Amino acid sequence: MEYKRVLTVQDISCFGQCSLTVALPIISACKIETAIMPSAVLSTHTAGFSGFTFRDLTGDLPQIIDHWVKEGIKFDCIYTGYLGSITQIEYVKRMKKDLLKDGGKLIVDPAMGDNGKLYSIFDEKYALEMATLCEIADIILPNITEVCFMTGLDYREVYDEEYVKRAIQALLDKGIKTVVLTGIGYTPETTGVIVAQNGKFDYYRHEKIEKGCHGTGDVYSSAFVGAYVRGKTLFESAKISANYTLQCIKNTRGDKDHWYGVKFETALDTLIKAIEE
Ligand code: PXL
Repeated sequence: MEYKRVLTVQDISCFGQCSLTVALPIISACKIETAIMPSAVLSTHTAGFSGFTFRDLTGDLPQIIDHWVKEGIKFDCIYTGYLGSITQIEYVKRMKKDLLKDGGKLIVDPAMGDNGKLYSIFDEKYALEMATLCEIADIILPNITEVCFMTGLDYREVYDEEYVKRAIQALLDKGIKTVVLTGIGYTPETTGVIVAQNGKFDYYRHEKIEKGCHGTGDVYSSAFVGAYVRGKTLFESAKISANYTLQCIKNTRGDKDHWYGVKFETALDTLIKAIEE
């Protein structure tokens, strides 16, 4: 097994099972060296808690980059999630230039909205700036809400294949190379993921669990990065991470006190097994 090194850039929500507290353990469990660049520190995530603290770390980012450049530290993959500001998006562009090995991959989860709405701290200007980061990424992992905000496509709750093709085409027209579009379902009982690359679309459809759970986007993207960096194909990685996320939701759904995230630790063995098969 080749030992790889990933950098993940996103916030630390100290409590709540999302962003870095999910990405670091999941990618490490995949037997990959995982470095972190925290974009902000919050006491909890922002979806469902009130009165959370927020310490912006934007000013630290260029200093960390400069130090790593001096040390000659480079990565096989940089994976970004929830970022705090447009300035941070600009710093990620610098990370791609200065910290990614030749042939390394930039994987971007735009992590800025869901169900037709942007998360509370973001606006349309941020979404358009995020689109410029997606344009220079090797792989992006958006949901349909994020595609709409990045391309101007009208958001629909119910849609058909023609609408989804238009959504993906709008991204490809921006020069985006590879899209892993999550949360796409054509019937009430199913959802799935579409992998679009080189003019070809592949769809992995699976069971949908009615109530959406918080943090599953981050669980999905982290598992995808783990599988992909370990050498799985794009489609295998998309499928493995979908199955893992589904298992995490199943392991959580009976516990009404656990509304803020999923018990991703309880299914890590299934993820590693699928990667090593
Ligand atoms: O899971 C995405 C996410 C990450 N970080 C913070 C969030 C959210 C979603 O709401 O609030 C701080």
